[in-house]
Amino acid sequence: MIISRKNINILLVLLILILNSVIVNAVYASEPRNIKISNISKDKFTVSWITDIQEGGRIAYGNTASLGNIAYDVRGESFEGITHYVIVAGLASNTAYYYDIISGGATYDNSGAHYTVTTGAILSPSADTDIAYGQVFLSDGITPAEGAIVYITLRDGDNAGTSGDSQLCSSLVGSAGYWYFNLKNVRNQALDSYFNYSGSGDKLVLNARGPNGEIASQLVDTSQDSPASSMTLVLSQTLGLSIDRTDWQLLNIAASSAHITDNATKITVTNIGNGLETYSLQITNEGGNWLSSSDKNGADLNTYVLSALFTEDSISAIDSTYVNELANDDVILAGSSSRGSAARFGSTRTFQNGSSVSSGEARKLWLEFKAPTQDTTRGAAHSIEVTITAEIP
Ligand SMILES: [Ca+2]
Ligand SMILES: [Ca+2]
Ligand SMILES: [Ca+2]
Repeated sequence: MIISRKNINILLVLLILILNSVIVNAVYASEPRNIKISNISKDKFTVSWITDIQEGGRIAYGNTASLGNIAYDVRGESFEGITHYVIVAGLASNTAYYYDIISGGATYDNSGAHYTVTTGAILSPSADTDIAYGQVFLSDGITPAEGAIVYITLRDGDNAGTSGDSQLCSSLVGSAGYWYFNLKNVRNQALDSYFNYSGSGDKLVLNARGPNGEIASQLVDTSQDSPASSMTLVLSQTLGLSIDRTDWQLLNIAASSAHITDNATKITVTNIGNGLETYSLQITNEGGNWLSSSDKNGADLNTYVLSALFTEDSISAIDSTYVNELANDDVILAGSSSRGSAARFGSTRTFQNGSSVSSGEARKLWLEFKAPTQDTTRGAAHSIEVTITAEIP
């Protein structure tokens, strides 16, 4: 038996989740990422990391938990950048050291425990040098990637000499784009002897982190490493978005009524990634026993229509004449995600939409809800969830 109700009691909850298709965004913009310890020798080690924004960095260190010493980025005490490269020197051999990373004014101390590293043994100095080197360029293939960090590992490739991988080494790329490292100083992972490698048949594993967070990698034979062929850094885009409200509560509304968000309930979506983003929308929970319709005129028994428009941030109101101007172009579907374009989730009311949104730009997201013509659920609340996804255009 169908109970027809004049009034429908609903709670429309908009739960918007951020889904990153490429790289998970850091919770804090300045939180150190890709922290690496390299070049550990008898008396020094290097701490390097990446941040999402340009900032300064230094290392507090000591051989007790009270630390007490500071080491700065090799580019100077006042240097600010995306890549951070600090050499901690003047240490004792075979000794444990504690350190904290201070980046952008915040201290990262491994939840109070400090990070630790132990210096290597004293080895007799290597008799000769074998410099591996190469060049790194930005994505244009021309501009030297000054400030990139190249991580270097020797890897056994001929079953002779030291097996497996060496300790991690690194080189900070200079103004002409060059990295270099004396392979005779590379140790094994236990740091108790030099890594014994062959002049050909062994490998150098090269991983570069660019001055803007880009990445590149390469594997070269030890016979091909002076110079190694150049690496081109490709921009690694970080996707991210923020929203200023996560729900739109309609509560008691009449059957067959239509509602659109207004200046008080509009949602602002901001691109907090570092490149262009296009937004997609999908109903990920239709709301109990209600169903969404893919037809803008499809409101029916327990069936509603939910549509959306993205506009420029400056718009303070929009009316329903701009929703679904073409066909059902602005209806949010369940079961599949729809990608924003000039037409889809866009309108002739404004010139901006949910497609190719620049980093730092905001869009208004307007929702239109057409209620079911009848509700058989005896006034139960309905929570409808919508997921917004950011993708690279
Ligand atoms: Ca070997
Ligand atoms: Ca070589
Ligand atoms: Ca449209």
